[in-house]
Amino acid sequence: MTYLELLRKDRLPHILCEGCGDGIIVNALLEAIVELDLPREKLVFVSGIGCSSRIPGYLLFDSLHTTHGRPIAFATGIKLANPELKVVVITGDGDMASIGGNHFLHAARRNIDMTVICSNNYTYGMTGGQVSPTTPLGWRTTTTPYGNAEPPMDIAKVAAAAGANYVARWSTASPLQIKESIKKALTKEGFTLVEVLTQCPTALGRRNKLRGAVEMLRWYKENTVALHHARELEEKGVDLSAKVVVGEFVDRDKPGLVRLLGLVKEEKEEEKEEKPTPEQRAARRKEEEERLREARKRILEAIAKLGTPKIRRMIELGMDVEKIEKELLKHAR
Ligand SMILES: Cc1ncc(C[n+]2csc(CCOP(=O)(O)OP(=O)(O)O)c2C)c(N)n1
Ligand code: SF4
Ligand SMILES: [Mg+2]
Repeated sequence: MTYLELLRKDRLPHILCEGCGDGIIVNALLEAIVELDLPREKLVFVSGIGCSSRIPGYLLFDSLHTTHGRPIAFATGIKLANPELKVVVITGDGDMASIGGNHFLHAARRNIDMTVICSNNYTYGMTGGQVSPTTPLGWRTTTTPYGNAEPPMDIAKVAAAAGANYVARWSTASPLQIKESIKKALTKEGFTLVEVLTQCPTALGRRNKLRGAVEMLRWYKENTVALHHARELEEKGVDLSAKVVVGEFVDRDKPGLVRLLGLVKEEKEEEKEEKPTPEQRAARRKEEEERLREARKRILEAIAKLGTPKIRRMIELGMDVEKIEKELLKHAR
């Protein structure tokens, strides 16, 4: 399985703007899935409404594009109905922290088993750049033309305080860390959150003298401080109120809600032993592909015997199956 095999190429070109940080999130997410070799049929993506919430539409997985602010509620239903699925929510700061704030808070408190990837671009990107609960103090948006006067919400800290099992925050200037955190989040029980500070040059950057993706990425590099470093600086009395701390904030192993409700199918020892390794899974996939190729060959040979000379010729030339099918249907009529 490769990164490109997980993209719905038929949905391209995508709707995201040039330089949008959501591309970096897609990249990190798909690389994490490839490296973990997760079976496609076990993953479900759920999103709300927003630019970031369009991401699952480009991924070759089962997905639900739901309503604004409600992806966590839908994800809860999916997980409880089928606890064997790995449920991944892709959401934005508006979707998750504003209209979806209560769902977020209670999902973290309940430690319900799902991975939430929040694309925090500090604004309502899709609707043109209004202030959001995470917009930094003083930043200009369409609804705060003189600068935001409201103190922002710290999504990672809220999730940590509410009870999540895993909470990490990185910016799009650290794609490798995003990938590693997504891998960890996907393999842990309970509520896991990866918050990604990401650039929206179109609706936010240009209103704040950050004209393009490069300027915004530079801003993240200059204004984020790694957690361990932040602790050292704070001990020395350095004021970090103007900086954003990034890193892994929580990594614990409390039982998730699915386990508390008794919905976890405990693996028996003999089943554990039977679980295929990634190499065995790849070999089985190869065998299956070979079996399908053989079956297709046999079907085409049978069609060649029944069909007209034109159909036989089309098969010999290895023409597109859909064209052969059309000709066959014409012949059948
Ligand atoms: C119930 C409801 N209210 C408002 C909207 C309008 N709306 C669509 S997307 C959006 C904000 C999206 O912001 P965010 O979740 O941060 O995603 P982004 O576009 O920034 O990635 C809003 C307010 C809506 N679609 N539905
Ligand atoms: S408006 Fe912003 S968040 Fe939306 S696609 Fe464009 S750059 Fe990305
Ligand atoms: Mg946003």
